[in-house]
Amino acid sequence: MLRWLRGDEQQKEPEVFESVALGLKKLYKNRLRPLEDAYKFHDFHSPALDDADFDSKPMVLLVGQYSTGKTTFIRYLLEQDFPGMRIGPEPTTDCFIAIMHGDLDKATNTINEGVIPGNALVIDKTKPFRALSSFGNNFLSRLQCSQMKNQVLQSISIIDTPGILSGEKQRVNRGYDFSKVLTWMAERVDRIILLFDAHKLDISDEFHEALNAVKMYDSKIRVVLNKCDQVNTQQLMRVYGALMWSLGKVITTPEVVRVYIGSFWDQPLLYDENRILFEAERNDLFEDIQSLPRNAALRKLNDLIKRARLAKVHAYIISHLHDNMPSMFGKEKAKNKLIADLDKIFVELSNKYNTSLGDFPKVEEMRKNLKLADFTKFRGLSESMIKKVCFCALCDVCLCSGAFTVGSDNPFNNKWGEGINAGSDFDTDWIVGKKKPEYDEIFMKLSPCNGKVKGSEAKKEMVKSKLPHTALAKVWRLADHDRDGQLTEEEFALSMHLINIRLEGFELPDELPEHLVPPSQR
Ligand SMILES: [Ca+2]
Repeated sequence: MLRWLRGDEQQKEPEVFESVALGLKKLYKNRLRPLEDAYKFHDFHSPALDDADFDSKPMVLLVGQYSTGKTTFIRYLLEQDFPGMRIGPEPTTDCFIAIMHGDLDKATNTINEGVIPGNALVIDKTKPFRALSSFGNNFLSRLQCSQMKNQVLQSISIIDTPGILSGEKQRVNRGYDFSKVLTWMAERVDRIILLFDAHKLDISDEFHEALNAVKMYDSKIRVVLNKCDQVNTQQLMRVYGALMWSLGKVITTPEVVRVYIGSFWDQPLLYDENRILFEAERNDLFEDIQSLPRNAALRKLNDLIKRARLAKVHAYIISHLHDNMPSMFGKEKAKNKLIADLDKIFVELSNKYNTSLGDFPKVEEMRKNLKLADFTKFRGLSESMIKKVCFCALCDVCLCSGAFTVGSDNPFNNKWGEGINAGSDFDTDWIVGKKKPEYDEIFMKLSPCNGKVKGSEAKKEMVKSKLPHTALAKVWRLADHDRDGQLTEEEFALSMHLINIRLEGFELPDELPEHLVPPSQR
């Protein structure tokens, strides 16, 4: 997959993701967390977020029966082996393996590589797996993290799962709740890839269970029908049909799951009649995986906005309860009355603050939690805290931190700060000035008269770029800014700058942008 990452475009994806993570982390700590703490949000809804919740890279979960080529598929994505990797028919991978880019060891300035066992992994604050400790020791002995240096892993992390038995009635006692772990993973990853073997398509009981564990997250699911070169076209069509039929019984969404067919390993194809199709499918799949960092960044922003809305509503509820408690006697009675009236209170607050009832938590769950709560610890409403987490405020922060791609002035927009736009920040000097001494030398050789060179002289130099004449005509029109048919020292430097932009493959505009106008003509 490295080949697909090498374009300049793709290089930016991890950066976008990192800057969003950084922006959101700040936003959470400075704005949302204080509101959550003040109204005991964590006792009622979900625990406070860790840095790892923001920093963790988008994750891809691989699920498949034994011998569907899961590990080989990962090897194919990474274009190299990973620590702790084992390939074989049955039973090889009996572990959950998180394959991640190694952390930078600051002392030695090297990337950490190797295997971290489950027990150590779940106490590592920088990794998003701490909650897994609740699945018990049997599970933790079947969990590991393989760290390595790899370009693909700079953008995504991959989770390999234990091979699932392929027999009809076969079951294995794993010593932990396999389905529950899968569901936990499915909720947190950004993509779930189900692998099937075109040569041996059967869906075992255990695989059915696995499908049931992840089907709730159907929008994340993609299917790979692997080893398609092992069958001919006619057989492949039958297998494809059978697969769609089987999947349709389990995943009952109106949208058809995307199935990628191919042979994801680097061996010669057995039947090569579908080679071109396999290649097109592979490209589609890699593009899908590549889009994950950008989508994951958006998802994290969405999740945070959702959380902020709930935190705001939660503050309204708690402060309302606080305001309606008696200051002296009859506290217990008042508390019970308030809890009983909670549904009415929700409607009242929804009208008062013009907030959708859909943003409110489930009444019954809230009642349960409130029964355990100490109402005397509640506090009144802080308008200033609320203001800080309103949707607009959040968006502003995201935009200011440069974290979110909106509008043409965003640094992560295509070509921002490159080509003709280089040097367009309002506080930078004339960008042409950087190389002007070099251009001045050429200018002097063109025997300028009264500080200007004639068109015919300048042309001799400009054609050396080998650019087509139409392009050079445009350069001339833009560079001769005062339209006197000659180029000053500054105008000549500008023409050289424009030629370089064109040579780097960027387009030239019809009008000279403000930031490129020669300083003496402003
Ligand atoms: Ca001129």
